[in-house]
Amino acid sequence: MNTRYLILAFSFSLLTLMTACGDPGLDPDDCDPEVDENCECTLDDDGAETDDCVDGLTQDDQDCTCSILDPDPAPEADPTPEADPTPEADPTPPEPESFRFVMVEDLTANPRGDSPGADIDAISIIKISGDEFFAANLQPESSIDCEGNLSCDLNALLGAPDVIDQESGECFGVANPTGGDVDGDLFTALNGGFVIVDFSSEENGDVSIENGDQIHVFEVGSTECGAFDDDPFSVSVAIAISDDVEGSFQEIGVGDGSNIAPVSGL
Ligand SMILES: [Ca+2]
Ligand SMILES: [Ca+2]
Ligand SMILES: [Ca+2]
Repeated sequence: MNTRYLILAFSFSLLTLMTACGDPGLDPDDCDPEVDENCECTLDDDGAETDDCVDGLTQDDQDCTCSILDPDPAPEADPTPEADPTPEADPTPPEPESFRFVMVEDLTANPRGDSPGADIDAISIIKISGDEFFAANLQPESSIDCEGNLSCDLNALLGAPDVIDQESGECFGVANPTGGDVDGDLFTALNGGFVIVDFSSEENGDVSIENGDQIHVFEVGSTECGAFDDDPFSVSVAIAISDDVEGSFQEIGVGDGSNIAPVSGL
């Protein structure tokens, strides 16, 4: 083998190698569009797609390049549907506060005698429907001076009247009494103080005080009985009882002979 042939062979190999390196047909991604649907070939010149690119050349000898397209990207996973936002708790509208308490306060200037001041047999609320409920509970804020007061039992004003007969107007069981047997245990003499009651009970249910209702204070006197003194008192209502009892009540009436105070302006 002569030297000249060796040089020639070497040169040829080098040329082949260089050509191979620059030959897009040898691209590792090279592929056949006839076989592989992901194979796409384009002309090197203008990037136009072609489908007859084989080993880097088209049938009419244009340089071309084939490569495998990225397989279809995995379909994007459905975005996890956002959980419905936790529905905001229905802002429960705050229960409108209800008036529940009635205060009857003695307005007698100088209470005296065995049953000093206003003499309360019972207190009721007459609803617009006509239903009447009698005071069921005493509030501990009630304040009565028992000194010299023979009718100091606060419980005597709870429940239905037992001094005053609502139908006959008799008091202590005597028609048009001119005295009769006054039973001091059946009513409460306020003696310049006040009582606070409400009307809700198992029997009455939940009783609130609303405009249009009436508060009836059964005060033992000429208005109810045709005998004895009518003694002055005020009627007030409240939503709640605060430390400042007087401040939390709203006056709705003054006992001035009717003893029934219409509720309005709440
Ligand atoms: Ca009295
Ligand atoms: Ca009574
Ligand atoms: Ca009286």
